[in-house]
Amino acid sequence: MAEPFYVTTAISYPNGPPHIGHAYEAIATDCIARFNRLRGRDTFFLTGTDEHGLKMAQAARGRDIAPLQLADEMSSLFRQMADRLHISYDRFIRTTEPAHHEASQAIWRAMQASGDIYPGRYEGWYSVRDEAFYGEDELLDGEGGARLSPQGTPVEWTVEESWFFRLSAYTDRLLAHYEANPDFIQPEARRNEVLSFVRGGLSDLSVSRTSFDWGVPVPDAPGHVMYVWVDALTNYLTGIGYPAEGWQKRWPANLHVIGKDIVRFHAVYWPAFLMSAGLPLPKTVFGHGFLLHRGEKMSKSLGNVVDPLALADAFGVDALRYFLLREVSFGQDGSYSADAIVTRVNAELANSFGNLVQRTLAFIAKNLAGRVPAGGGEAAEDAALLAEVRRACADEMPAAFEALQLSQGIEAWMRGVFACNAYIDTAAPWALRKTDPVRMEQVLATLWRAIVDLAVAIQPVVPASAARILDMMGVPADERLISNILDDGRHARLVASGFTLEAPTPVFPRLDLPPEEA
Ligand code: ME8
Repeated sequence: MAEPFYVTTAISYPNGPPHIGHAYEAIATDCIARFNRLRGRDTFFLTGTDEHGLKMAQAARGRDIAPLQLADEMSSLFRQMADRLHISYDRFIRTTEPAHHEASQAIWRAMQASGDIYPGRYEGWYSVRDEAFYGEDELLDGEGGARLSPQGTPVEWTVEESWFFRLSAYTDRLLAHYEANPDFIQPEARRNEVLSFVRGGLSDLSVSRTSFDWGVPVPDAPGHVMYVWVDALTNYLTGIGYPAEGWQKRWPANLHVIGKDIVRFHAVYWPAFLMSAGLPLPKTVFGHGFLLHRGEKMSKSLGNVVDPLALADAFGVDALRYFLLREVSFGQDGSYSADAIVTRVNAELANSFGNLVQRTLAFIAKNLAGRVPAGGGEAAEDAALLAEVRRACADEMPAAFEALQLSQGIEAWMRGVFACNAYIDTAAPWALRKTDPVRMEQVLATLWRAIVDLAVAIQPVVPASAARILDMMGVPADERLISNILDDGRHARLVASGFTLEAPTPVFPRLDLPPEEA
């Protein structure tokens, strides 16, 4: 039985169309999911939309439509974005599904059975934009004496009948869990923020609302809907079938990928809910950074909220994916702009990897009539190249990806590409065509094998382009795992199969800046 791997994104609020931050999170998580499949793991990847709460209710009211109509309309845009960006999710969850209501009520009942839910009256600050309660001591002062949340969003004083969750009772157990599981919250900076927040002591959490009805009904409590984060977090259980039998085979989740603004919900509230319900905790919560446009925060007033699909149209899906995964150090904030995308993609994909593939395959198509060159690795420099490419693709890149160092993994891969380009310039197969065809074939076979390994390794980052290269080169679909990089028989089998290469077309064309950005 293959080892299971369960990974999730946050579920997005469909109160408006998706933006580049949503695309970034989906792409990074997709890269991790695809990588785990390439490692042979039985991977399940969940994404979706978070459709309840006051923020959704207010956005719908602003458009004079029902919340469900807004959710239907926008959720489908999120799903379309995921499909367009080749996000390989196994399930797209919507929290308005009946199955999700059932799961949320089941976890509520389990928390209630532990004695952790009690009735009371909430009085305090609430930010609709963050869907979060804040303590007086956390607030910032805004212009004209306005109070703001630590995220800079408006807060309002809220008084309401509510059920409470006994979060305060979990302070010590949470701290003990962080201590015993240093990888639970990543990266380190996020872990430190959570530690200091929890060490400061936790207050009980208001977990139901009575002033509106757009949410999951609280069991046996007419007039109460669950606080949106209670149901939102439960999506990770609904997605694998909880509470119906069988969900345990995928739980606990290996990894929740989320943005840095929602770490508190995932690393404090969620484990406390799970402990209360008697369920195991996820292994890791990873809080990635924010994506900034030319170093500035995106905002409607700055007019720099970029539609990720417009970027995909302008540059190509794989170019966008490569840029985001390579340019931004996963866990840190990152900046994007059209010229940064063009520069990075042209340097690394078009000029380095793309050019290597194109000139090698075009030469083989022409001079060997498309016959797959046999052998490879005969001379010392050939063996050295293959060893270096294997090290990059089967050791360094996977090790970095396991550690969620996505950009460093791609950098290791790029070293393999550079090694091939240095090799081809020195070995100069075109100069051997007339003088030494035997040596020419050895060089081409060495390059062929190196290119196949590079294409296999880069699949999680640029899946469509890598598949095109592997298809073009006749590599069978079931021989594209990372373990196949170390399979010495694979190349010989391809040669023996009599496969013929057609004249190639460039997989990574050079990009130009769109006219308005040039
Ligand atoms: O927070 N750069 O939904 P959301 C990178 N529904 N990531 C960004 C970003 C940016 N500029 N802006 C937002 C919610 N994100 C809740 C989650 S999970 C049980 C419920 C990330 O639509 C953000 O950090 O506001 C979050 O991980 C995701 O996009 C969805 O944000």
